Amino acid sequence: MISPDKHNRMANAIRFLAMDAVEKANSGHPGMPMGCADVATVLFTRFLSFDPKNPLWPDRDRFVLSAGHGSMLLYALLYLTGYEDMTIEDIKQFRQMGAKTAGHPEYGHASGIETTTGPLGQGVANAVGMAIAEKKLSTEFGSDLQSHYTYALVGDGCLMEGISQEAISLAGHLKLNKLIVLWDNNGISIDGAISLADSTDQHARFRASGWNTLAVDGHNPEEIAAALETARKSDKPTMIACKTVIGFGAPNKAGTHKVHGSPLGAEEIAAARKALGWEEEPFVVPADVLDAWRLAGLRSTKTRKDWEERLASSDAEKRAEFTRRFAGDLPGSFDGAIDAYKKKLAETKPTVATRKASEDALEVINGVLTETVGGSADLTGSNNTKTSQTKSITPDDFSGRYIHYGIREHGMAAAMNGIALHGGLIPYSGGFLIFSDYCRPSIRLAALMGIRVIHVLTHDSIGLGEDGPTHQPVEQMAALRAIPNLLMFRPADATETAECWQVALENKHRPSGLALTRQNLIAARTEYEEKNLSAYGAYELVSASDAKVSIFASGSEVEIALKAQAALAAKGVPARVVSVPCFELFFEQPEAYRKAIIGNAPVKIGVEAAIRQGWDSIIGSDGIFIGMKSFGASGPYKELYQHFGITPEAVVTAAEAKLA
Ligand SMILES: Cc1ncc(C[n+]2csc(CCOP(=O)(O)OP(=O)(O)O)c2C)c(N)n1
Repeated sequence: MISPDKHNRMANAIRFLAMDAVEKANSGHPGMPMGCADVATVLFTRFLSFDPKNPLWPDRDRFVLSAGHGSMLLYALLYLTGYEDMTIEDIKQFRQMGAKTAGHPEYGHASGIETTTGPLGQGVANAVGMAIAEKKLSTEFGSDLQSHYTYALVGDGCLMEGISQEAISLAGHLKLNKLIVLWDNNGISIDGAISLADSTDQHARFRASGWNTLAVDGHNPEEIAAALETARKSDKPTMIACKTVIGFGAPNKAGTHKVHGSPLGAEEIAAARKALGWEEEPFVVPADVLDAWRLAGLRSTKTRKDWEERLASSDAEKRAEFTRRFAGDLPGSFDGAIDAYKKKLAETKPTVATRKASEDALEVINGVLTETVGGSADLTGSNNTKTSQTKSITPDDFSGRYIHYGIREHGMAAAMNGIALHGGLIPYSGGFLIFSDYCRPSIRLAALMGIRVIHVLTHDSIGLGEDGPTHQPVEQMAALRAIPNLLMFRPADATETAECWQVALENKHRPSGLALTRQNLIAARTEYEEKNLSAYGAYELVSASDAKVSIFASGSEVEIALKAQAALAAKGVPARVVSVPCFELFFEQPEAYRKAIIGNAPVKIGVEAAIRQGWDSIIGSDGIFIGMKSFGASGPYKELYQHFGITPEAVVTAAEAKLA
């Protein structure tokens, strides 16, 4: 039992570490950690099940600091509770180059940082994904191996962002009763009082979305503890509104926006030291307080050991599967299954839309990988993401492997990040490529974090036809290719689709997107090739000695390139075709390979039913690009290709004109 006085001193340790670190860096956000110190102290000393000596213990509770600007709160907690890779030196290096204690919490910088936060609203949506993963894995492996809570600390900003509504309504619908959101209800954001911009009844909003709601004085430890006790027993997710004072302890600035994102200044910090009775020098935590925190860090050791015993004594097959899946390794049978499938495709040479080819590949993949969890943002029949193995997950039955995310692209992508971060599962989604714009911030964070989420993005060009320009991606491929560390695939046929899926799944530390067609495509690859050619990013599909023309194309336009090549050959113009399923992988190849693939034909032509941006790196600024220069139009797709001049004839004419 922690006495009220000890609680206060433990919370004050967080406050002063935050104040002093922000002051030293001359940059950062002291207000939130100071305001939330009591809530965090109660959570970490009495409830959170975690083990700083085993930070990746799969059944630990997850804690997400959704209000990522309050990063010093998390860093202080990690240091105080005894995470070995968070020292007082790291705290002193807050916000400096190369420091683990970056401006906002960054996944992978130090253990105990469960996700990268800072873009408001993302964290709470990640937490929803983590809670989904827990419920799913608990159903699959049993509560003796998976049974933990997920806590998210959110600010007013997180709740104002639209993504939070998508996340909250999904969590309420799925009855994620082990998800507990602590709202830092301090009534302040950067511009001043929240009332300047918002008058939402947050409790009413959460209740309308299927949540349980509670309210406490966020500076009263017993009230906070009682609410957490109640929340943990709920059959719904719970939101606890914690009324706090931003910058609590700063005598003149507390309760105002002045403490949100600026150093308090030496004078105010000295006044806070006086007001809170804290005599220590900056970055010094009194021994009795540090001891109490370190003891709190040891609280769950026995729980973790008991869990390890349960794992050790569980059925050998189940244990091996659980361990493999949390290591993120694919089963040994995976490559063989893809290979056999590629052999079959080489024989059948199907003419098929790549969205359907993706479904067929997934049928093989989901048969050998138990960890994939599919889904779609209400476009299941269009995205072809559901296979015979993936029964729907419902609020009362998580034995399925398919999530109906509803029309919530952004929430879906952020929840997928949470699922991947949780471990044990590989999430893949379904959506239209055009609406990648709706989930771009979460895709970007997946790339920044280096996590394996896979987005199936169908209806990838004017080839979708009649739905028209609102639905026809033009700039989305270029925009997605612009995100570092994201693998954007645009396969040309069923074989490439299978290969792209293989690469996406094998990349543990990168997210992927697969841009897939609605319209049928002929088989570009007609021979079985053991090597995964798509893994090179670009490869020669048709060669020609002394080629005068090199035609580079991706996805559906490979068919156009092949037809143009044949027409040129018939006219005695030697031409080659290079399929480019993935820019990023191609640019990562050794220079010699890139040079050989780009070749030295005098005419280089890129064909893609999208904008030119990015293609110059392959065709050169003097290359010819056959693609889109404007938005699309509504009409049958073959007419659209004619209308926009993306045809084999256009390629031939352009090549001949340049050669003349
Ligand atoms: C998506 C997004 N928009 C804007 C910001 C910039 N920003 C950081 S904190 C903040 C205000 C947040 O207010 P609140 O959640 O109440 O935090 P508090 O003032 O209580 O610390 C803003 C606008 C951001 N980090 N993310």
